[in-house]
Amino acid sequence: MDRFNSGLTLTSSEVAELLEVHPSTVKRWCNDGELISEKTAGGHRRLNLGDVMAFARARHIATVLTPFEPYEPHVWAALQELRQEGSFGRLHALAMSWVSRGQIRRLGLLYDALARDASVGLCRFCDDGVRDLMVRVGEAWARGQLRVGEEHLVSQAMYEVLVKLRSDQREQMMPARGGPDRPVAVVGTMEGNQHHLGSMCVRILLERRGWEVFYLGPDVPIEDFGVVQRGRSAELVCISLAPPTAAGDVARAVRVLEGLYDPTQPYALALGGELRGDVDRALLAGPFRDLEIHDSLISLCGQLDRLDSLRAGSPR
Ligand code: B12
Repeated sequence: MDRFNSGLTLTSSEVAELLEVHPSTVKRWCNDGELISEKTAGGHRRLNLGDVMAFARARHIATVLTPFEPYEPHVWAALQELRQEGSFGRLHALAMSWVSRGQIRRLGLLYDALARDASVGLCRFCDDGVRDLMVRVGEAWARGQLRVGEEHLVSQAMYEVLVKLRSDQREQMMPARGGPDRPVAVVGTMEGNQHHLGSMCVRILLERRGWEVFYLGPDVPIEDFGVVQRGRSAELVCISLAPPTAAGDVARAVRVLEGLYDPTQPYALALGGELRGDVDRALLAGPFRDLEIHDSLISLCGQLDRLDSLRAGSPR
């Protein structure tokens, strides 16, 4: 830990970002000797992360790293790798090391911070941050390295991160909410399927984009997607299809929804998740306003853009 800690040096602008102050304030603190700094041959200031965190603690300055003591250097390095190189590798390795030691609260705090990091964005947070970590968790469980209970603790922690993110988002969007013209969507996970973190991600994305979402949660009878769509005049139905849902289940689901389709209340269908097998492409020619199968949240954005322009072009 010490070796890692002492090896981490920050520029003065990184320190300013970390302490959430203006760079000139950092410069002043350095000049006054309150913050220890060294200068490179080129005259640029360098500060040791450990010194900066000790200074922050003494001054009661809360930083993004404060909750992670004694792992501040590890978290800082992981966040920097993510911001500068776009890689989640170090962050996932750190998260998995906490998972294996049962440090689930820390994991939740890290993902809370990540969810609010503007440089990451919601789609990357969900697709690369949450999903890829959960794939690692699933692999560790399949190899017998994690107990079922431990896997449940992690998925519950991720669920809570998403619930919190959604509730903060709703508060921030409060003034804009409740407009009469908000498009309506129905979101849930396929019947027989308990995996619903993917559905939660979809729900958050849609709400962020101004949709009113009726969220049905996990294990939803397929007919009920159609019934709720009609009852709420929804313009979009999103169904998550994580394993054990297979291509054959998707075909059956689409047929059921076709049977319930009311052309006077048209809607688009978005299916998504880590699907087993190839879906018969002929299915994509159903009565729906639009039907797409996605493997990620970012891929849904294209369909939503199209629906937005359809809405903009059609009188309501
Ligand atoms: C957490 C978890 C669970 C939790 C789920 C809790 C919850 N609240 O959701 C619990 C413990 C309940 C569970 C149960 C089971 N699980 Co499980 N589970 C997982 C695990 C570890 C993570 C899944 C997850 O939450 N991922 C995070 C989310 C965010 O990712 P995602 O669902 O892929 O969603 C992303 C995209 O796919 C996409 N997306 C998803 N849906 C949609 C929808 C739309 C419209 C769009 C646009 C995009 C989209 O966007 C999301 C963001 O990127 C996976 C491992 C893995 N490789 O995924 C195993 C895994 C899926 N489970 C597995 C198994 C075997 C089971 C059980 C059968 C175990 C058992 N014996 O009981 C049961 C099945 C229960 C059931 N009938 O559903 C296997 C499936 C193997 C297979 N190929 O069939 C996996 C792969 C683990 C493994 N390595 O073997 N599981």
